[in-house]
Amino acid sequence: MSDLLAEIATAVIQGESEGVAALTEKALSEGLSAKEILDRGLMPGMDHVGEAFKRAEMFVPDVLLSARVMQASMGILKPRLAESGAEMTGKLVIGTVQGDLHDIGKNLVGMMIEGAGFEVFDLGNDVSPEAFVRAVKEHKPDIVGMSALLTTTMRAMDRTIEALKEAGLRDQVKIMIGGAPVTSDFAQQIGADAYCSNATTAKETARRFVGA
Ligand code: B1M
Repeated sequence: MSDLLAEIATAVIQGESEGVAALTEKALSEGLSAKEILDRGLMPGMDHVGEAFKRAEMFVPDVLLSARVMQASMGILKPRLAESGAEMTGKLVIGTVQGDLHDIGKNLVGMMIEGAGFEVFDLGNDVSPEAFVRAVKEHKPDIVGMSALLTTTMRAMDRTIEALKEAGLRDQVKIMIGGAPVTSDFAQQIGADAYCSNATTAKETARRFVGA
């Protein structure tokens, strides 16, 4: 790995957003492609963060800082990735379901999956089933991710799956769900394809879904 790519990976791991934009620009000006910076700088950094989070060696605030570094660099890389037509790992539409305002876990999941090279369309929180359907029509994702933190909003997950079925879109996407009150039994019951207990598992599941 070039020194610059190693520095970018380290910035992600250490959550140092200051300077990562300059490092990214420097790597581009030295002839590295946006895809190389993503694949060999940001992604290894985020992989490390994911593993450390899984082992409880890093915690939510650390991961949020790493996510911010990733976002700062991706802000520069995204237009270039789009221009070059570089193949992304896959596409994810993600949101916190209707009636639910909790978005910290959903943001972590989105960032972790973006760190794995996916194009992520984050619909935010309080996302209605209709808004999920519109986003699936517009972005044609491989995966739809739903998050719920309240026992009262979990049911919006099955309403969303029903809405996708009614729109004839259910079979075109894999559906993963998560959030504190959600369980794998519930996922099975409502016909989701996977339940993920944390952001690292969500990333691994997303990769598995697209065969990456
Ligand atoms: Co709220 N809240 N909250 N809250 N809040 C909980 C969830 C609660 C457990 C607290 C409690 O009573 N002990 C409780 C829910 C009880 C229940 O239904 N079982 C609760 C309640 C009751 C409420 C209100 C109703 C309170 C009120 O107003 N009376 C209200 C509801 C508002 C609404 O949504 N309509 C409310 C409001 C809020 C705040 C706005 C103040 C704030 C949210 C801020 C924000 O998100 N921007 C908030 C917070 C911060 C919490 C707690 C303290 C922390 C949640 C969190 O961010 N955890 C929470 C108590 C707790 O969990 N200790 C609580 C950290 C986050 C990283 O974890 O979200 O679990 P988590 O995400 C994990 C995994 O679950 C998984 O990966 C993530 C990373 O590893 N995951 C996925 C999550 N989504 C996934 C999706 C996937 C895959 C994995 O695939 C797509």
